Amino acid sequence: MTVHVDITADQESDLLHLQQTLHAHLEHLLPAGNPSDKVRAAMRAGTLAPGKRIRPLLLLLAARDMGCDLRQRGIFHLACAVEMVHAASLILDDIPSMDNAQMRRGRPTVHREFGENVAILAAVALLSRAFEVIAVAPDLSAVQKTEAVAELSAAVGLQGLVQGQFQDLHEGTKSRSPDAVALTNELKTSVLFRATLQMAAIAADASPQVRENMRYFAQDLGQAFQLLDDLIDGCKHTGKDPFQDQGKSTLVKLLGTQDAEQRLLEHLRSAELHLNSACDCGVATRQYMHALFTQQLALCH
Ligand code: GRG
Repeated sequence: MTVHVDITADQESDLLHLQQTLHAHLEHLLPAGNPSDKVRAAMRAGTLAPGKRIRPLLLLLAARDMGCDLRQRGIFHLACAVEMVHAASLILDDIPSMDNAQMRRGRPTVHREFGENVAILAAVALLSRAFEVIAVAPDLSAVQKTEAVAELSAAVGLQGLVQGQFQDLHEGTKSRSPDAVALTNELKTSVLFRATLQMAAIAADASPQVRENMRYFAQDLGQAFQLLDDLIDGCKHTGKDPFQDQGKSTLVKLLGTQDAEQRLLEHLRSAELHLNSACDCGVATRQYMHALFTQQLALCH
């Protein structure tokens, strides 16, 4: 499979710097409290654990590519909010009544460390903190904040993660058509990328046309990313339980590895075209996307 992009030392240090700044903002927005406050500790453990930070990095890079100045602190609030929603979804995804996972981000899952009821409460509290963080974001107008909340809440709800997860849990072990699996993948994964990139566009005051192209970009990127996630299931160094998808009708199972990889490449190509239409100087976003896929696919080769 040929996704091969190396990033320069400058790009790598830019990403590292953004990652460190993100981590500092997350620490600040989720401060440590009294050691007896288990819910707070579980929120921090689920969020601050070393994830790849794909969604907040994409938000920052895309916003900057669209002309946003990252010295505006409000943009980091949006980035942290999307990571909190993502962390909440991972905590819930891992609990015994869902995927019953043991490891996440190279560490024991939150319910294993803190107990299931604390994990559920931490996920709920993270969700509500995410929206609070947007509400109090500095440097953003009331309209921008309202639009950001609308995008992010739509991504969580019945037309988003919740619906995708329901379909995955209740249909995932039955035989399904590739289209049905792709729809579940859209709800489980693309919708949060969509909210991420829409929030970037909102912060950058992008035109309706740019926002539409960003929506298509997110759709393809999400499909490619879910295919990647399925392809690396069982590979080393993912930080997650191996073979978590066993018994599930994923696109990799339905189409076979080769066709799934081909499909992934087609989504990546299409994603790139939409990104180019959205912003012709989307260099950093494009480089990051390719570098991410190159690095992750290398886990299985
Ligand atoms: C109420 C927020 C909320 C969710 C309820 C549990 C649930 C519904 C949805 C879970 C959806 C889910 C787990 C989708 C999988 C998305 C995915 C590919 C996750 C892996 O993302 P990475 O690789 O993980 O970016 P890291 O750990 O690097 O951040």
